[in-house]
Amino acid sequence: MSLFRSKAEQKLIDKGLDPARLPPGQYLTEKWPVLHAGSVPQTDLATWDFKVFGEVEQPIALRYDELQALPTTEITTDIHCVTRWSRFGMSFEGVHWRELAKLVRPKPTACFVLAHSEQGFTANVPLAALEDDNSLIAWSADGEPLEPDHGWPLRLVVPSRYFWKSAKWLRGIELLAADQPGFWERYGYHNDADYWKEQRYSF
Ligand SMILES: Nc1nc2c(c(=O)[nH]1)N[C@H]1C(S)=C(S)[C@@H](COP(=O)(O)O)O[C@H]1N2
Ligand SMILES: [Mo]
Repeated sequence: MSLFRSKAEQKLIDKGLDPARLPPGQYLTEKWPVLHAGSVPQTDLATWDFKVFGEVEQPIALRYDELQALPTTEITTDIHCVTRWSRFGMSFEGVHWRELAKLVRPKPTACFVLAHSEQGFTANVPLAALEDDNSLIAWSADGEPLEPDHGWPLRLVVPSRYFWKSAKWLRGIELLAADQPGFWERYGYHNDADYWKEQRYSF
């Protein structure tokens, strides 16, 4: 280990946290910042649904109560935003992809995911990233229903990537045979978004 520590590293050590937990170029925040393009959409659960479609045997559309009736999972994870803040030990509750996969039965051709949100926002990840034990289709965070700012009624949580992949106001999961860039990826954000490799931008 280097004799010289960055301010960010020293702050973690002072708090009794392992600095190795913080990816390169990130700093720790205690708050949960709000970041998105556009406005917070108005949601009426009476007309809301969540669709899983594309390379699947059985496309589905679920109401909120149907989704929440599926077996639920809780995860605890660190989150890392490309704008350099990281937040440690967040818990999320929701449904894991495996429960939806049982219903839709992905075709062997399904290798990529395009998450679809309100107002046309999209985010892409390999299907393997959604299959991670730590990924979740979440409706609550730190024991409370998501705030509208943070994606209520539903958001994606893919903790293995920079947080822009974690689409808020999620309305659908499309399975694809070929990868398709999402909203931020088309603006030049890195397609893979691995924060350990600092894959922030593609240029
Ligand atoms: N629908 C939607 N989801 C989105 C975004 C967005 O613009 N629209 N921005 C992403 C970005 S860039 C980040 S950093 C995270 C921020 O989530 P938070 O506001 O809950 O911290 O949401 C992601 N999900
Ligand atoms: Mo972001």
